[in-house]
Amino acid sequence: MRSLADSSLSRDGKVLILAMDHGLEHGPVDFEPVPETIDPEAVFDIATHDAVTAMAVQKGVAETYYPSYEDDVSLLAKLNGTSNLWMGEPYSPQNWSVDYAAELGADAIGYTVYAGSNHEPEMFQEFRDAQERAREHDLPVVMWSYPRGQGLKNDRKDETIAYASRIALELGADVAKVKYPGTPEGMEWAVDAAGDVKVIMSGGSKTDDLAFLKMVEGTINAGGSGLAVGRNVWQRDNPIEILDALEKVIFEEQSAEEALEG
Ligand code: FBP
Repeated sequence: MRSLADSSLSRDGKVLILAMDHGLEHGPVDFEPVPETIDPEAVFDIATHDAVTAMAVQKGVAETYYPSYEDDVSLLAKLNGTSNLWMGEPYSPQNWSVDYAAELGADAIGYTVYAGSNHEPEMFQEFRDAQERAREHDLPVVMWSYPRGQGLKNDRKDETIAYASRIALELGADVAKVKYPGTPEGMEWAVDAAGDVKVIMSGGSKTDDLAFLKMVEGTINAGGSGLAVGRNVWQRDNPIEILDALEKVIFEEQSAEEALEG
């Protein structure tokens, strides 16, 4: 098994994933704040920034656009995904196979698991098949670990986020992508609970520069390994500026304030 350190998904033990699966997960409305981002090439161009260790996309986008970027961008194949039009208990069907992702040049795979959903048993089983196949291809596995479903009233509680990162360890992911629990202590618990699995923060809806960078700083200070982010980068008018600042916070361990000073 190839270690995560040998893969392009991490650099100096840190991870910065640029996510752009929102056209499926939320719909084109997410591209409205910066209308040119409806063109996947506009976001692939942003992903060529040095700070970005991989770009997460769904199959159709990878098939059509990745061939032009394979020399400059590492591909994280987001294997499952669901639309916002689905109103049942949270469930994320698998849309492409690990074999096909590897054929398209994937450097890692990504998989959402909604523990707590009534569909948890199917999702665990589908994750198992993908994880075991990824091991055969030496592809690191990033779990979007999002406890969610009718039994969960608050999916940001410290104990829920620690449970989310632990589930990633228990089920065999290499990286756990979790929502920021709100406090650095909550993130520390999530990092401890994950053992050797790297914990990264999920970006969330767009917020102001300092508030966003402070959450990322809180994640790094808690022992987290970075970030997977979409809207907080490409919904900004100047995505390069925020990536420059993220590079300082994640890879150079500067404070949010220092990173913003330039
Ligand atoms: P953001 O940084 O924009 O939140 O993107 C990260 C991500 O995990 C995407 O990969 C995904 O499309 C989205 O968040 C899903 O978020 P949610 O399920 O909370 O709507």
